[in-house]
Amino acid sequence: MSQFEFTHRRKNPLTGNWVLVSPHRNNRPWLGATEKSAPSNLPEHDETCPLCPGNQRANDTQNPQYDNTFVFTNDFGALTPQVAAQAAQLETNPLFAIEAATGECRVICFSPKHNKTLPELSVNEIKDVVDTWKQNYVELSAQYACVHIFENKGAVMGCSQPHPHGQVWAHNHLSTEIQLEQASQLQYQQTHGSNLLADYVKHERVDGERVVYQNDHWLVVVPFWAAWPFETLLVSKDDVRHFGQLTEAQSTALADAIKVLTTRYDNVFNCCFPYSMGWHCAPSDLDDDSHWRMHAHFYPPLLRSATVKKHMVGYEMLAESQRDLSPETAAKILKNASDVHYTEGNQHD
Ligand code: H2U
Ligand code: ZN
Repeated sequence: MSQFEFTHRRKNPLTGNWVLVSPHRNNRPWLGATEKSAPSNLPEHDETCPLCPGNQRANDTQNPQYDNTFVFTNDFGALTPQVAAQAAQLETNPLFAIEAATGECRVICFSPKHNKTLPELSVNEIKDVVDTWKQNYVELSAQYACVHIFENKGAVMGCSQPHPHGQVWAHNHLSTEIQLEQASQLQYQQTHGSNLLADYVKHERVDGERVVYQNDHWLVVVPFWAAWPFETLLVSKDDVRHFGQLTEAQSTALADAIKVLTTRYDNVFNCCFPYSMGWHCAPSDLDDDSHWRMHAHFYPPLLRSATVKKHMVGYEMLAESQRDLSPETAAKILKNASDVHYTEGNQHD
């Protein structure tokens, strides 16, 4: 029995947000909504998919016959580089705070194969994805302070196409999450004289209860403060602050960690496990970014099965996040899931 089997709150040191943990609620009956499982019989090439090689996208653009990854400017980008003429005369009243936002949005196809997902790619193919992330980060961070690289996987997470892909949004303002993490990591370093995530990694490696996987350069944990049932933090064990600093060895080890983590996710419920994941890197306009450590958050919505998701509603919307399954139990489930993908004929153990 874990020492945490009582109702309590935990604080996320990166954002300052609290989460209420109520392990005893995990056995309550569920008659609520169930989600549809993702279709499993997709073709390798889909004539109607705007991300497949050679196909037509919006705006009459044709994709090349690409072989590994393929990057294009989002045809419906939320941010564009042009400054609007109206931006010159914006309201200054604090109750009506407003500022112009400019930037660039790109789509990254992870593979030419329409029916593959990250765990179904080889470590070498995932390494191509990591290299593409790095290349886009380096290019965009020379122009923009804040570069967000992320993946929405599964229709339940708002992913619009099954074709394996992620996105990049780059802009000069700091997003709310990056602003929070920037302030927390800086304050921690000023108070304790050390790096917040470096200290956290050190503690988790000693404790081990929440560690899901580790290799030479990366640690995967269900963070102590996880809000989503199977949330994980993928964090560098080294003093790496952003993608631009990744060495070949760190990139290859990252591909390995992603392969293992996403395979285990799929094996928990023998399904294509949906999630939103994304990278948090130091803003590129800092003189000193020594308080930062590069990491990714994985936020999967599933709770009890492939079709029962955690709803962040009611108390979560009006008060703070709440979870039933303890982070320690979730870590144990992920640690024990098989490293062989369930589609390769292996049932999870
Ligand atoms: P999501 O599945 O995470 O929504 O990402 C797919 C993106 O692909 C989405 O942002 C873009 C959408 O705007 N897209 C194009 O740029 N061109 C297209 O022809 C289809 C989709
Ligand atoms: Zn496709």
